[in-house]
Amino acid sequence: MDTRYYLAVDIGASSGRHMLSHMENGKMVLEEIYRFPNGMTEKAGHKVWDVDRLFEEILTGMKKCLEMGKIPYSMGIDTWAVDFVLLDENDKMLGDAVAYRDDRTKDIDKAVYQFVSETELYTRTGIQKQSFNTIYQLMAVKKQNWKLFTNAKTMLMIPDYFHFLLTGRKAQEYTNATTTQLIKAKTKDWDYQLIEKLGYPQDLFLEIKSPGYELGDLSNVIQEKVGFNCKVILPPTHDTASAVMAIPTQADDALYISSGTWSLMGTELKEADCSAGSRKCNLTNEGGYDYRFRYLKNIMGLWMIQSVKKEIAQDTSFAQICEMAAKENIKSVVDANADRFLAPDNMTEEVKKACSESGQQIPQSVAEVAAVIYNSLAKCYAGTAQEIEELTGKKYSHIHVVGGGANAAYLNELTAKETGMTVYAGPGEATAIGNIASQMIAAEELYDLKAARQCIFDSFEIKEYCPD
Ligand code: LFR
Repeated sequence: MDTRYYLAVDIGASSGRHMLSHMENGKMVLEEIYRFPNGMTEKAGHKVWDVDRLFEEILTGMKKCLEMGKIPYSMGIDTWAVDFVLLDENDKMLGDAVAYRDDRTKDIDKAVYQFVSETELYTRTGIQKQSFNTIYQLMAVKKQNWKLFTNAKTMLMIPDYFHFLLTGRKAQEYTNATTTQLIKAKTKDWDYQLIEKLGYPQDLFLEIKSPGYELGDLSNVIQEKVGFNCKVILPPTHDTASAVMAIPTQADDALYISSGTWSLMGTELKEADCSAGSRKCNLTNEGGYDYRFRYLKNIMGLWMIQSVKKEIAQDTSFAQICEMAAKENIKSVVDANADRFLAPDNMTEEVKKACSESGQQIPQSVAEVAAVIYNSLAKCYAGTAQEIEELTGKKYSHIHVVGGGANAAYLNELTAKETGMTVYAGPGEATAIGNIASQMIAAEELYDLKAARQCIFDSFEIKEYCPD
């Protein structure tokens, strides 16, 4: 068989990348062929994603495949979750793709709870409360932009929208759909009763498709633009679901942190845990590959460091920031999960303010601010690990850290120290790897999830950090 190439387009809140992969002697080979920046822009008083530019970037990266003579057999796109576009009757985008950190959902929870209580919502969906979940964003549209709301005929999550632009076919992928908080944990399908209660039109929501579903070929227009055709296979389109696929373990119940803009810490469950205990700890049950629930918690994550870098250390790399922080011994910590860090005007100042308010040493330099953030994250991981142990009744001896944050050596050291667990860090490109693994399984180049995880373990470097 000729070498088969698979293309993962993985778009995060701060950058996107095209990763091409193939199998060589039973190992996955990964090559980054294109990278582009992402970020929110301000438009008409809102924080929005420039989806038109992102789609152009997707095409530019695809053209690289042709230039390199490595035409992919299939491709798939994953992005962050919860955000969406609304399409009109002619499948044209209505309004903007408003970003989840925009404050249009401020106090909107109350409007949702008029129709369904918070407890009932959790019992039905198993999804943790985040003010930015799609359910609240849709309520914001309904209350703030009635005309747009009534003109909307289809809702597509961001990756589904890009897949639609590539193929002309609309589908709703399961893992990302669960982050809307409109999917019933039991049936793994839209909760139409809930949707009706909220007054959302039922036909906005398309049939759910599982990762691995073959959406179709590139449309003729796109084939002309990029110079080739390939299949579009739905990966777990929620980036975190792709990352969790790539945890290099054979255990069914490993503890992991998918570390990037957010730190998503959790384990996998066969059945969702929608109990009051889970709800109180704000643990979520997001849909995963093979219907393995991602029982996890959102922790603010490297967004805090990304923001500080943008504000006061643009010319310093993340690796340098991490090294500099390791040399500091400031002990101040902040609550990394406090809402104040979701979208502050200035992260550096917000961290300083939080330290000052709690009577702790106020960090001054970039290194000190970063040290406070890393320490705070590690503390938060330790608290979350304990909650998960209590809720699952299990004891964990180690944690897998995957994603870009796996390269932050100092953070890994602190995590091992604070949790008392061994940290296995890597692979750093877990999201793209999971995306590709799902395509390889669909193409029968890998047998199943277990085989994929074994192959990932064999193919990529994993570093060990011991608690002492
Ligand atoms: C990580 C992530 C998280 C989700 C947040 C917002 O990139 O997808 O899983 O909670 O972004 O969509």
